[in-house]
Amino acid sequence: MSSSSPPLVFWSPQTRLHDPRHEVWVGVATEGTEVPARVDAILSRLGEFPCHEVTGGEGLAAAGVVHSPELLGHLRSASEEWQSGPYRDLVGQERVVPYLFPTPAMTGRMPQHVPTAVHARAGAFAYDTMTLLGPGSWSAIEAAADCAWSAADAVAAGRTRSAYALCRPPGHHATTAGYGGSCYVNNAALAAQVLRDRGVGRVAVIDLDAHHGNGTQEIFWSRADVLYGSVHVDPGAGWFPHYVGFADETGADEGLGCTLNLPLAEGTADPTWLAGVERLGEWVTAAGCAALVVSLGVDAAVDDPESPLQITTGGYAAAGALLGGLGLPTVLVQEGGYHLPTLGDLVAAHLGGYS
Ligand code: SP5
Ligand code: ZN
Repeated sequence: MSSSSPPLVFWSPQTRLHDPRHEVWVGVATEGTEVPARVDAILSRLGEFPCHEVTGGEGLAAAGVVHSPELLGHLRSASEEWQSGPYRDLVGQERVVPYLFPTPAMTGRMPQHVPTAVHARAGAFAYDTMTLLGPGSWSAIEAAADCAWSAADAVAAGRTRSAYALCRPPGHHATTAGYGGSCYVNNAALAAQVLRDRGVGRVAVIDLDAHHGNGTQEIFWSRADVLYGSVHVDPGAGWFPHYVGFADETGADEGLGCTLNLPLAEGTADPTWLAGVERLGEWVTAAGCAALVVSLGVDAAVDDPESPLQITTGGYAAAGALLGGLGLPTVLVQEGGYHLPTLGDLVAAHLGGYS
């Protein structure tokens, strides 16, 4: 191992099997943006890095440390159950979509039963209508978790200073017990947990996705051993995840001060975004972190259809140089990024900073 080695890339062809087809947004089944072609758009530009095809691993066992068994059970079985139900004849719709949500608005202080119908049960785990499950979804979710586990394993074992997991579907919106925002299992949280379990000291998850990683923040909210820091478009300006991701959220209990959110105005360009990334880097150093997990969403890019941030390929390269320059063992995990023509270049530009 040398500090000048490029990141090892971990990917799996199984991650192409998740085909949600649609995102039901404000009541309309829109074309999905988190599409299988994202895998090849990224992979086709990673030729300069050593690539490993992942065929197994302990991803699910590691996912079980950061998620509830009920969530994982639902993700594993819901699609199969839906396919064997009446939905094809009933509505001609073959993807698992929640129908109602047992929030306090519905259940108040009353005890709550487990519904019989899978279309009702989905709302106990899915917190939005955009994150559909189909026949190949579980295989892809499992493969993505194995990619994250393999990258964390390589770094924990000292085989490389940095590794990148080409995870699809992405993960940073998945909470302990819920899925949403095109995310099912939190691959970045899983990677951070693997590093901790392998004896690494304090770990920081730094989230560059255009959207706040509410799932990662929730998982580590009251822990001091894993920090969460993020630059993202201000949810207060009307952006997903809307309810969380504000600057006044700093963690609780043991984890008080271990969350740092830097929400940015719509239209924010490289200089302000990079100042935020630099501030997160200084925070990680000041906290004495021994390793880094980067939630590498590239949807903050200027051409991306899902965010109003205006970050260039050079901006993502500079962010890679800043975070890579911290000199920490680093696991990078793919999150969002939806503009297929520039997706691979954005990822490659960022990974170049860790060589
Ligand atoms: C991982 C990640 O980047 N998830 C993004 C979740 C935010 N999605 C919000 C979608 C808002 C509606 N956009 C219109 C899409 C039409 N298909
Ligand atoms: Zn995003």
